[in-house]
Amino acid sequence: MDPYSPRPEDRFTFGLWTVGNPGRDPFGPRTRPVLSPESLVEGLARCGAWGVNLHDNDLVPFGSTAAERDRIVASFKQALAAHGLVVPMATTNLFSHPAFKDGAFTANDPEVRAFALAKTLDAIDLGVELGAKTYVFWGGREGVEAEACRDPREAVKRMREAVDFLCAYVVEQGYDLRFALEAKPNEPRGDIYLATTGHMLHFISTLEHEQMVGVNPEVAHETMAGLSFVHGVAQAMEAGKLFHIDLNAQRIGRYDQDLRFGSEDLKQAFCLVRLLEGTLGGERYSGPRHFDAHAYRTEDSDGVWDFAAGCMRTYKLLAARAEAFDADPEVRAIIEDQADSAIDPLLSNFTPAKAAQLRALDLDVDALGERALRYERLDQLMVEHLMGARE
Ligand code: GCO
Ligand code: MN
Ligand code: MN
Repeated sequence: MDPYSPRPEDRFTFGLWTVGNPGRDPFGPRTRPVLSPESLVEGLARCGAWGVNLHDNDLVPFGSTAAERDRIVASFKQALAAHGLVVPMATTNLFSHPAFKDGAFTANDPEVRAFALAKTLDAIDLGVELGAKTYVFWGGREGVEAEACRDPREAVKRMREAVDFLCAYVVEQGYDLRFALEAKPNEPRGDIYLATTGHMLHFISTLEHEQMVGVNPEVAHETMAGLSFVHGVAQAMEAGKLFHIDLNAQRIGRYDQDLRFGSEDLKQAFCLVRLLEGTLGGERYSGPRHFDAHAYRTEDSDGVWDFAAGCMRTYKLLAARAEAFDADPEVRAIIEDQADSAIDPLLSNFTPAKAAQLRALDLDVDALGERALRYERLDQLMVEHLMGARE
């Protein structure tokens, strides 16, 4: 069997909006047909995905009646069962309808905020009905061009009130559901509030139900901000807050490209997979590996499945390379922990005595400055593993 073909235990997922993206962009219309949710489920199952995620309106068009909704959901559930796919995550479209042009939870108009909350309550019910365990919040339009339109502190406060309200709803309903907040610095708004995963992590610590809220970082979004995605994800993992992840590829300084996973900056992608898979030690990420990306506009429907297969295959190729890299004795020798039983206990849990002992240490700082670290060799070893020049 091909070791790089996707398996259910890999927990690979795609959004209906990702493989369903028909190639529209701000400069031109679609280049491939719009496929039904049922045929997307069938295609995903065929390429080996484990699950499919959705916005409320990816499945149930905006403005559907209750009867239409129930019919659509029943037919979708049938497709899921027929093809053995699950829905691990759901979310709300709070950005397409013109009513959300000034944001949803942070909009100045209370009627817009009321509509956003009510729409999300319904979308949470839909997600739970489909089996979702994670509910994502991406504040696509929660931002500004005209900065003077509101006090930005008020925006953060409104966001907190909305998330607190919705957490309390989930608790009251007894749903088994956690929230994952997704940051993005800009696009479609000029500046979006809570712009990075780091902003989100602090915001979460101010929430009433902080334990049920984590983050959903996206490669493209942190990269657009010129930041290290790996560091953002690591901080979330260290805090026990990596509830979900949006995998794709992006080049710094561009619009949100949402490219096939691993198609840009392979080294960062390698370090990310290494971190998620825990090959360098530490806990492995156990949640879904979700691809929030879409095929190039040049593709027809077959090209979309090439794209989806590519995301999953590249992830598994990188996981295998990461394992080999971290098992490489030359790599290990360079990064091995240098434990020092005399010094290590002094470095944490302050006491006046420890402070005095630290000050009294007879350290040869010039020798420290001259010590070779061999990171050139280490980085080259990573390149060699990535290029298949070393097993
Ligand atoms: C984007 C976002 C979205 C969200 C999605 C789920 O930049 O468009 O990444 O794709 O992830 O709306 O919340
Ligand atoms: Mn995303
Ligand atoms: Mn994105």
